[in-house]
Amino acid sequence: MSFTGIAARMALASWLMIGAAGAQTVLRSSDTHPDGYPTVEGVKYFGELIGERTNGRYAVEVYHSAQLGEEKDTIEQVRSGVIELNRVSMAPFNGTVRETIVPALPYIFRSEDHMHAVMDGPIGDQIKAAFEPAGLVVLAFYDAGARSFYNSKKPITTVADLAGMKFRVIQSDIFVDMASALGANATPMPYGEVYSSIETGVIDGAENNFPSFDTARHVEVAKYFSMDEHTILPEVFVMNKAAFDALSGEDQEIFRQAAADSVARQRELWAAKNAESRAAVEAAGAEINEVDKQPFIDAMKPVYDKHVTDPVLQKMVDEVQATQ
Ligand code: GTR
Repeated sequence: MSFTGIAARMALASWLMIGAAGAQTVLRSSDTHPDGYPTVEGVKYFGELIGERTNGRYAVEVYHSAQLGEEKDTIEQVRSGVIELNRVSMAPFNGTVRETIVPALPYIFRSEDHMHAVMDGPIGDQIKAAFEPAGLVVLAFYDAGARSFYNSKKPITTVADLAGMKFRVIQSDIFVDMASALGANATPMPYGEVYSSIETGVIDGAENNFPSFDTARHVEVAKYFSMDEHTILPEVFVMNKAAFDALSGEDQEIFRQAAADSVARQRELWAAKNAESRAAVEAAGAEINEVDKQPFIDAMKPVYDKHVTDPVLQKMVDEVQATQ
């Protein structure tokens, strides 16, 4: 569908909602994942809560399955106000919102619990505040587990196994440099191009979590999943800042609380989906192997040296490392 077609459909959807429920504002949100994926369900739950708590004055329509485009495009849409909401990874913000570099650094988090402790605390607040100059209000951070390499050729058990292999990485220079530091070649490309690029041999593999590997069916073209778990990067759920600022103070509080409530729901759904997807990919023939992570961790110094370039970021890194 053309962009004009989508815009027309969205305008029609808003109009129908107004007709059905009186003065209702429908907020549009994008997600690259299919319906039922934990991020899509987290945002839908947020929509239910704001509906209930504003007596139906607000509703959310989630355009899942990349209906509005790939993440880089939908980030532009939410920044410019074409859509009001968006759920994306933080990696594509690494070049524009400097503080997002910190959670994207390889092996910065020791575990998902460590990531939660950091993102639910002052560092999380500092990262949220850094989105505002980019025209965005962060409503929530959602879970995305750990990202690992998978490929069509062989199990990766040592750093040396990655030498010369070609991987798609998420669109961030940190991920390009992370792969290079391990001796691999990295190509950043949109998520929707990964399947065919592996299938046609343009790349050997990619890196992601089990639910993405499963739902995007990458398992069909790359069966070796090696658990190096290089990043535990949370997702971000954002709102166009002008749209948020236009809400009454009371509604802003309702939105913030609903988003916070949706985090608990999304984390539960995530844990369940992660286990379900791991079982599903194994049933589909994936070969999953553990990795001795220490040599991978040791190889990351050049990535930190290159990207942690100023005292603000260095202080954040130190604080993350000191967080229990
Ligand atoms: C997924 C993430 C998506 C998208 C994708 C990617 O884990 O949930 O938002 O960023 O990775 O690799 O492009």
